[in-house]
Amino acid sequence: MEYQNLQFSNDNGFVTITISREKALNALNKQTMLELEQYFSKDGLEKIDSIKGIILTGAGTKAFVAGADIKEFLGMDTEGGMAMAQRGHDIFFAIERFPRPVIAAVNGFALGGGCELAMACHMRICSENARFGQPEVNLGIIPGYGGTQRLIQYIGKGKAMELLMTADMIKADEAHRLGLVNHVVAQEELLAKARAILEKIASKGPLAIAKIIASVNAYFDHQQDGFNSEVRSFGATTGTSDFVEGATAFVEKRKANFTGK
Ligand code: DAK
Repeated sequence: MEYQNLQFSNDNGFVTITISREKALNALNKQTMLELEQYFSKDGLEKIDSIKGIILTGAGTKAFVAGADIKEFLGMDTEGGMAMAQRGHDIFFAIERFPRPVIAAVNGFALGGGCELAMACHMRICSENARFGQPEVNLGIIPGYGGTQRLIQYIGKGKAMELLMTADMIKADEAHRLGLVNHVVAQEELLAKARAILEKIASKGPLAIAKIIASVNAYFDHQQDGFNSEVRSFGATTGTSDFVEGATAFVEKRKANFTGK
């Protein structure tokens, strides 16, 4: 596949991928999503032995990615929205599970799908002018590329609720304070800082690094499964004789006599 919106440079196995739609503040249109999918699910994996690490950034100095391309999702129905969200999840999971370190070098606005993309990377380094936010509610939708799940992982439930519901944008220093980004540096130092971290990681065993990525991700998979598991388990317990006995005993103000059935 020929890449149109992603530009690549490879310096001795350190790959920099630049999302290059500067006039649209690097908004993620369908073509860009297709190219991210192609690289992280196929081309990058095929060349994995020659890759030491990846820096993902946006063209220019104004935006990393200013969101999903709003102009493309006008008129989308429920079915189309679900299909697009599912596909977006799969693409961002491919980034999150990529067996080499992927650092988002956030060089400006990281909004909506852009913030979600940065959060799918293993780390985030940002420039001082970076701004983060999930402004989807301004458009009457919610984040569809994992934002409601990953933001909690980085900044905790209460603050995530606030940012998701208010659509407030936060500055680089607050993103750092909250734990959303690892480091804040001057714009001109951004790529060098990301590269320095990748070089340090590249001096370690690549199999161990791949396992670190898999193991850390597994913790959060477990969290998500935990909620699903809770739903199933709750349903299973409500169908038991013990639940009838427990609830009845409460109403009758007596001690329950459970039978394990
Ligand atoms: N999409 C398309 N074009 C965008 C864009 C976006 N998200 N953001 C900016 N642009 C375009 C602008 O339209 C403008 O294009 P022209 O008018 O020049 O043709 C150009 O980029 C420069 O933008 P501005 O002129 O607005 O620049 P300013 O410096 O004045 O403002 C800004 C910068 C970042 C504050 C502003 O551009 C802005 O508010 N942009 C929109 C931010 C935003 O709301 N982003 C979208 C968040 S919602 C889904 C899954 C995921 C999503 C949706 C659905 N499904 C599964 C269905 C995700 C949704 C989002 O990301």
